[in-house]
Amino acid sequence: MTARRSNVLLVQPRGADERLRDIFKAFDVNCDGVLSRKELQKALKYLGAIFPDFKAGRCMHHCDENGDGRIDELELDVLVIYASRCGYKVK
Ligand SMILES: [Ca+2]
Ligand SMILES: [Ca+2]
Repeated sequence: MTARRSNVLLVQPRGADERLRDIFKAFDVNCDGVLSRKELQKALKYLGAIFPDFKAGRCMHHCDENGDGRIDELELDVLVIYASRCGYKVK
């Protein structure tokens, strides 16, 4: 486990972050339990991202820890914290 990963895990999502998590989960449109880059892109667009395709790429870079191109349940924690840090809020 890298230092970066353990730092991320020190911050547990709660409150507003829980609502962000619900949004991301709602955008798992094919209900396979993971967010594809396309699904992530749509979620970010909903959250007000100006360049959702670009931002989805950034999110994947930061949050897709096993590099399979999808955000799974564990990586969702990292995504929620990252999105919250980037200023995404549920309207
Ligand atoms: Ca999916
Ligand atoms: Ca992944």
